[in-house]
Amino acid sequence: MEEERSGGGATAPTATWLIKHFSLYSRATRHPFILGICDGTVDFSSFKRWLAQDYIFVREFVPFVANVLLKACKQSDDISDMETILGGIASLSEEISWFKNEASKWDVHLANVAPLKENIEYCRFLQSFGSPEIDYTVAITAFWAIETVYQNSFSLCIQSDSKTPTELMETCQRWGNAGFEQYCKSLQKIADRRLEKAPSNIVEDAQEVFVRVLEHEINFWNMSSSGC
Ligand code: HMH
Repeated sequence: MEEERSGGGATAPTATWLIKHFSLYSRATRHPFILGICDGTVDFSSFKRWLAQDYIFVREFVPFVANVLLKACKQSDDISDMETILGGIASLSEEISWFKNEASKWDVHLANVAPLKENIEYCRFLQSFGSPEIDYTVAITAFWAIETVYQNSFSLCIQSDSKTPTELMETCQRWGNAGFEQYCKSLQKIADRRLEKAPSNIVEDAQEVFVRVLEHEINFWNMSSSGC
């Protein structure tokens, strides 16, 4: 596939990892929670748990992306990176309003929601990127992976043969739409450009972070699916 090829003709690093870690990636993007949305069997109480927990996550995601932006400003060799990341921050502002509005539709009281263990662990992982010791290449890889799991998951639910309940369609569109897919591709392009120039220890760290993101995403879906 054209977009999986890097300039030199070799397979781009992220495409290599998607193949190498395909089983883990599939567990993150084809999770029973998502498959349940697609076939219409999802339990609305699970959806409400996901909604409340993801609101907490997104609030923590803002300082994470701000840290990625800061690293880009200091370390990037391409000024357009900053604009792409800034665009991401701008969308998060609108996304927080969306969560509040969606929560009120579902009668979810966000102020009373405490983060669950898996969410706390994922948020702690996001906070670790505040350290100036974490390289921009590693951070942009994490950013790409986090967004891509949602894009790939929710885009399945908006395919014409899906039986996604009408009430959940807007949520699925939010991350499954073509604009968000394009945005994920631009993050992937930045990550690959950086990875292709990076020393091997940075590439190894980035791959490790990619795997950690997938594990956290699987845990997040598990947390949302299971009652407590
Ligand atoms: C858990 N992963 C989780 N929540 C999100 N909103 C995204 C990724 C995408 O922004």
